[in-house]
Amino acid sequence: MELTDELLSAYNLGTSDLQVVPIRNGLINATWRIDISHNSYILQKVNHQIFKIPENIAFNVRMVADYLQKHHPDYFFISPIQTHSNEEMLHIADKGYFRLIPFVKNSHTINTVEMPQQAFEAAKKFGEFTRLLSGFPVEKLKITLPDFHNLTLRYQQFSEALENGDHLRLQESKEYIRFIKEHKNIVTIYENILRNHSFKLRVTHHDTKISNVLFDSKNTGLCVIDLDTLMPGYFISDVGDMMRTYLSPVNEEEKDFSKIEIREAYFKSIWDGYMAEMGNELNAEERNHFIYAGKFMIYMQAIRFLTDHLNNDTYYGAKYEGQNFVRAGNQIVLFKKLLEKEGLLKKMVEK
Ligand code: GN1
Ligand code: MG
Repeated sequence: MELTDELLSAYNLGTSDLQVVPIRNGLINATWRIDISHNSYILQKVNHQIFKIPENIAFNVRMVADYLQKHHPDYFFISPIQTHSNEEMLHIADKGYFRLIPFVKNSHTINTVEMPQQAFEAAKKFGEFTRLLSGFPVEKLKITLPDFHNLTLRYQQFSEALENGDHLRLQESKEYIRFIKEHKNIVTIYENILRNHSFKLRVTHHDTKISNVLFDSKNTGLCVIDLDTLMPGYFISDVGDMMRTYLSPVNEEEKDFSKIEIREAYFKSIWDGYMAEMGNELNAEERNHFIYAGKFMIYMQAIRFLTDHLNNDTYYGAKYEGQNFVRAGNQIVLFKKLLEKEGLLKKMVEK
């Protein structure tokens, strides 16, 4: 990454002693840590092929930051640094949209959940975030990614890929395709939720994987990060993605599917952490869908990876041939393992 003069001057960054360290983490945006003498920053380039109106992200973050500042001044929230012309994001023609965020000293992120405590802390942080914003006028948030967790549409895109996708890949994916079709009831339940007035639209993060929480050296959660997909949504999106990414000791990239597992203690930690904050917010109908949340997100992610594979990786890209096929297979195994343990997990939450 070459830091252009425009970028450096927009943020009044000097050039002496400057170091840029790429952070290879998310699948969508590009991220770097910038070290300048004693300060560090996080620089991100927003993928505007995907986030078509990046200004909407900046708008949402500003609204939420102002609300939290007013109503919960002690809450630790990281706002982007403004440019010298007081903008939340810097648009450089032909280069894209950038934002600069202060790096929180003595904080770190993790990529895999290795202790139940980490799952508890993360779930608590995401729960707290939604709870503190329960009085926020959620309808004012802009839609940064239309239909992001619209499972009906994801299924439709999958069906279209079955018609128009790559022929060879379609042949090779027969088993996965059959599996997705066989479990279409996950879509039906989602559609019932949309019609169910008990389900409340809340300020939803929509990307609650573990690397979106900052931890301190004692593994206490400090704050949530990556607010690109902050939008009105249902709690199943946030709880579901926690289940998708904290329950198994290996992530979606793992090719050895025998390593995929549902760790009950980690489920308990997600429940305890999230409910410690959201226990009084969720109504009975929502609580009853706590485990469904995991099925919803894992199934949707399997569909998204498989659809992208069939469409020749136009969304996620692929670092090696068949990467999205592997990811889809991985998520299908995770889904199956969750079904196997569903009864057990239900008993745990009924206690
Ligand atoms: C993408 O870029 P990242 O890792 O934050 C995707 C999520 C997926 C995730 C799977 C905007 O998130 O929905 O769950 O990959 N984000 C978008 O790893 O599509
Ligand atoms: Mg993200």
